[in-house]
Amino acid sequence: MPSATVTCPLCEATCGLRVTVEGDRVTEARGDPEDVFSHGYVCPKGASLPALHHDPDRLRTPLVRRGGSLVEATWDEAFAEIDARLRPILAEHGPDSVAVYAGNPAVHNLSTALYGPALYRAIGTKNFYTAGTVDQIPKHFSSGYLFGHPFSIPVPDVDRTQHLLVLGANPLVSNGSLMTAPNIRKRLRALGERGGKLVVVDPRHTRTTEIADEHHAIRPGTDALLLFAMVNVLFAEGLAEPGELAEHVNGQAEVRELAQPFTPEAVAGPTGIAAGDIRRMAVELARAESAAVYGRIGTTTQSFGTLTSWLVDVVNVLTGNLDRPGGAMFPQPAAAPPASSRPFRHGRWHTRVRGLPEVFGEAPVATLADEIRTPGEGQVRALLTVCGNPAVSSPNAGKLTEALGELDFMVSLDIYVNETSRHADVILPGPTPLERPHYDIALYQLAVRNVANWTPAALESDLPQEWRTMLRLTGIVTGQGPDADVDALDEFVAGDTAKRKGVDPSAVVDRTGPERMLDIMLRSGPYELTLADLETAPHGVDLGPLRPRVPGVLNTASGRIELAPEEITSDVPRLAAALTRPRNGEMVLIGRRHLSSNNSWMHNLEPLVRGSNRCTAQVHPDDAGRLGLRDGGLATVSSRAGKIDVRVEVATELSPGVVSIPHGWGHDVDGVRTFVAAEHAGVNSNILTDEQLLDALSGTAVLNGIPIEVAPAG
Ligand SMILES: Nc1nc2c(c(=O)[nH]1)N[C@H]1C(S)=C(S)[C@@H](COP(=O)(O)OP(=O)(O)OC[C@H]3O[C@@H](n4cnc5c(=O)[nH]c(N)nc54)[C@H](O)[C@@H]3O)O[C@H]1N2
Ligand SMILES: Nc1nc2c(c(=O)[nH]1)N[C@H]1C(S)=C(S)[C@@H](COP(=O)(O)OP(=O)(O)OC[C@H]3O[C@@H](n4cnc5c(=O)[nH]c(N)nc54)[C@H](O)[C@@H]3O)O[C@H]1N2
Ligand code: SF4
Ligand SMILES: [Mo]
Repeated sequence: MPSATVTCPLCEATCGLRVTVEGDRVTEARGDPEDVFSHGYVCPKGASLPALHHDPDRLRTPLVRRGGSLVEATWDEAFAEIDARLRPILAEHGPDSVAVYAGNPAVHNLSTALYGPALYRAIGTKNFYTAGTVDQIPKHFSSGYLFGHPFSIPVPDVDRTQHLLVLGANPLVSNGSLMTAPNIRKRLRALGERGGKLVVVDPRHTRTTEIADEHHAIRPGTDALLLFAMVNVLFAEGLAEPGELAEHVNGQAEVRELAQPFTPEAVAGPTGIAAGDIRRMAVELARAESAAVYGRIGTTTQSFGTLTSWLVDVVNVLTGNLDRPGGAMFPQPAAAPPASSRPFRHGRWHTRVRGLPEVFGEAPVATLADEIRTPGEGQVRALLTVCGNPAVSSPNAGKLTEALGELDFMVSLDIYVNETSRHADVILPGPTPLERPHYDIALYQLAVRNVANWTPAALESDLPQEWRTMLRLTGIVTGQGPDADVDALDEFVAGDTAKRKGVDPSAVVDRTGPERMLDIMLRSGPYELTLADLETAPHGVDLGPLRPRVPGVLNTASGRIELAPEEITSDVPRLAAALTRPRNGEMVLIGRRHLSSNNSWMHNLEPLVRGSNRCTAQVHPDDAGRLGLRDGGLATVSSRAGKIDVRVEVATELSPGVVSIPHGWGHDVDGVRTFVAAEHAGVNSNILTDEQLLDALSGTAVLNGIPIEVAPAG
């Protein structure tokens, strides 16, 4: 039976899988035991790649809106429609009238990751949005100012650390994020086996807290207070010692000063963590042989996302754990896209309606609806979505959904007609993960071991590769019409990349598309690999454990780690105000992820929805009793932004006062063509999240800690 090796692109873990093909059926995807990084691990989603491939609802032709409904069309008809409708909008209203939203899978897809930037630059719009502003932008922001580059994100050296402090992450379910570490359960178990300690801070009891040595149920949105108090203790106890790093650090005295008000006693009330525990956590971390602090989505998509992301690394630096084995380290990827050599800066421009600063070239998706609905010069009239479902994934989804209906023209690159693409005038589908080559350009930059793995497409596709689709769109927006010469455009893009990377283009003439782009990046990378080298290693190349990279990795103006950049510390007064805010007994909403679910888009696969996903509102028994809520009954949950009815699950894993509803559901809306998902519809929790609540610095949406009211429905 023929089989092939592929790298799974569904989440950040980059597992190697073996897929088996019988005739025209893909019968199985299982973990590849020979993979140098994942060693045979697979999760339910990876195992569902064959189901995704054969899903009858997945699009196999473009769709074009005719007489109000989306009908099948040829590729030529679809591009002709885009040329006819998009060009006039651009010509008449300028580049900002066309917005782009790139979703999460766009990062895990070589075509969109490598050819998206050329298209977005060609459009030239400031209305560029991604799922980053409902996700990790605060970490780019803090890294940008601390280390000079938004992609210099330290990752915990999980395989060597003796003490790991995890805040706002549930890697046993998410399989790790901003930490590429396949089979994280095994890695965390090994930490225990070598006598190390795992401490988890999370308002919910989770699969990760279950295997932890210690769990602290923090009040949502107060992690910055906890970390500041730990910093306070480090100084007070004389434990703030960056060690060998000291000569590369500016701003330590400022941090000491800023931490003064945040004593363990002062933060104990708001965080719900006892002062004695906080003191002990700080001391144990500082005294551990090695330690790493790691924060994820629960720390970025909350009120103090950037301050928390910053303090995570402040603690890493002050305890001497940054950039040393067993601490928090900078990966050294084999291939990286061309990067700016200038130090990071944000706020180079501001959004039209709300005046929010740009970060990393992006505007906050929380304001996309405002930009569509507010008339005036620069108003968004057309939208291109690329692998994204903002109608489900972004805050105040109700308002954004209305706005999507008001656009003059919308194009979606998507493999389904879902809650977002149902609004499109043209949908362009792409091949499945089994029909395209893969190399995880983005995620190897965050891997806990340096690895490189190229896997060719397991199967041929009837659909054009999405890089060709993107170049054809680039042809349209640059006025070359619907039939631009894609190969000539590819030559141009590759030539430009080769020049910026200092690679001789004649060395890569035998390749095209993403293969050539990747070859250029590998050749200019630190290991001087070529794509041909990776082709001889179907299970990947292990480039070894992480190595110290300071000072070379630093790109700040001073050439040092800026521990107290003004751009970040300017938000400390807002945090100090949270110390005295009265606890008025209000209920707050947080999210939740399930193992067999992937944001909003894998609910159409029977093997996954059969599993343990449950779109319920988890409520603590005390709250349920007080509010008259019954397990299995319906509750009405409301916020400033909206109101939903959702099934109640009385659950002891939550702290009182906290309600948890997973995001990514609500599939029973008109026009959606994911028929399995519709039967397991659930409700869209982002109807409740509020587009006005942002992390003040980065504009990232607050998705955890939303004030809500809960009552029995009806
Ligand atoms: N309340 C709340 N909201 C959240 C979060 C939360 O924790 N709580 N998490 C946030 C986070 S971290 C993220 S990343 C976002 C995700 O938000 P989005 O990126 O907007 O949404 P996804 O659900 O990932 O949807 C991906 C879309 O891409 C399509 N797709 C999948 N593969 C391909 C492909 O190969 N090609 C093309 N063209 N399309 C493809 C799918 O059909 C789907 O429509 O959600 C965010 N929203
Ligand atoms: N199975 C599965 N895997 C996924 C995804 C998926 O949808 N399903 N999505 C992928 C994506 S796009 C991402 S970005 C990653 C995210 O990866 P993770 O960050 O590991 O994701 P979550 O499981 O949402 O874990 C976040 C945790 O933060 C907690 N939390 C909420 N608010 C707070 C708070 O204020 N403080 C603290 N300390 N904790 C808080 C929640 O209870 C939750 O346990 O997962 C990726 N992997
Ligand atoms: S953990 Fe992530 S990369 Fe690994 S099989 Fe599951 S979805 Fe794929
Ligand atoms: Mo994400």
